[in-house]
Amino acid sequence: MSRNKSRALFAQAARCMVGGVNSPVRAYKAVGGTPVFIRSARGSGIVDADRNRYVDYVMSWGAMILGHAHPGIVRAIQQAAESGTSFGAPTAQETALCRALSRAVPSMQKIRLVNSGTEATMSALRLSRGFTGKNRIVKFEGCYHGHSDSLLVKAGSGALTLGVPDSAGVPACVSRDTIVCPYNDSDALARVIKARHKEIACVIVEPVAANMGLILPDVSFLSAVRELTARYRIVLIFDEVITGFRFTFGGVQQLFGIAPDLTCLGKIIGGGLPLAAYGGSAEIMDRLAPLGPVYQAGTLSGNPVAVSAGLAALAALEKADYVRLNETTADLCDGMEAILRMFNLHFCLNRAGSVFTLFFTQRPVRDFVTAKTSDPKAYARFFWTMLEEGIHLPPSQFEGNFLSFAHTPADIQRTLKAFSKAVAPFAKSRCRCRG
Ligand code: KE4
Repeated sequence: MSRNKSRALFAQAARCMVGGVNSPVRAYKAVGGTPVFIRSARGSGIVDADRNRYVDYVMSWGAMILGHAHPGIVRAIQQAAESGTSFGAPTAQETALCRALSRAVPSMQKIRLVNSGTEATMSALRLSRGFTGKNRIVKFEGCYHGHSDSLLVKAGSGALTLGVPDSAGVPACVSRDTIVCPYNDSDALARVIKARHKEIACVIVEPVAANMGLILPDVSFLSAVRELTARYRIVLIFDEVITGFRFTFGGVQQLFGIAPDLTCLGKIIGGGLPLAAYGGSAEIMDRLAPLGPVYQAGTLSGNPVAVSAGLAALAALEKADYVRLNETTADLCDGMEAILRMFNLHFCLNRAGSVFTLFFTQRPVRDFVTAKTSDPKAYARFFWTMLEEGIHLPPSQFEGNFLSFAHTPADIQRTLKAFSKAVAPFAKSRCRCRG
């Protein structure tokens, strides 16, 4: 495939945008080469500047579960924009969206709309500190909750991809209030909480981790986290920016039967526009300004165009067939596993619902340490062969691959054909992946 136009666009972009991108993981640092610049997308397909066509599994990092350019969402955006794009004043549509979110995620009795997952988690942390009067927070190694200072400690996603889980510029006086525990290790969490619960305001967790690549919680892990935080009056925050409306119409919390104190949502609920939310009980949320002393604000919070896209997305999702989406994903993952067996390759494929990650390690991946046994160079070779075969994957080993309701059996067949070509060389070289 020719990518001359992407190459030229990348060179031009690098002169005015840092690294030629507006979010680091897009720069392909982990896989090398020039990032494809996107011209358009529709359904499960994406087209680059050189008019190469791909089946997309980035799907805007999980946001586009209904597929790109969903007609209902596009119409809602067009109609909303004709009535004005931002008012800085309340609208009935915001109430409608928050009521819909509360119905879908009952633990979110009261909600505040913001513009990004980062804003949602950052605000949930401040609210937890304001509510409890305590300062320390607990996160899990490899989980990513956006780029606010307190959470850029042992972070996943782009921070992990670039090897900077602890970002420069975060003052020690901030990061020292962040306690990091291993994911899926409830004993480590119990030790920390029993020793320091008087200082700990909240525990924030991805209930299904997708920023080290996809990692499922052990059955007992999340219930232990809930039990410990409830016992010691610590706010439990479920970061459902990825998992919200991904596995079911609502939060993955409902599938686990665990109600956190606060939930953060993003990505899917905005239908591809900048919209996120955090919410929980009125007892906690009413500590927020203008009712309470915890301040948080935003010029474009509850933006009418983004809210209209979100309402259209939720309306479509409420009727969507999640069982079929998950079956389509299972067909793909079953096919990939059959191909790996055919080549006698034992890479670790983690899957859940409509998300999967192939780790280039032979060890089971259940936390940051085991995720890091993956071979990023092997992933890079795999990534480029898949791209050449018309399959657009995340340019990092430490991300999830996302399907949408628009992915078809033909997409699955095309992906499996490419997959067979992409993993074959590892059989010949008897990949010496670590782990
Ligand atoms: P944003 O600020 O990027 O909207 O959301 C931050 C965030 C919060 N919580 C979770 C669980 C997340 O996954 C994210 C953002 N996800 C990454 C990809 N894994 C965004 C992609 C990027 O950083 O370019």
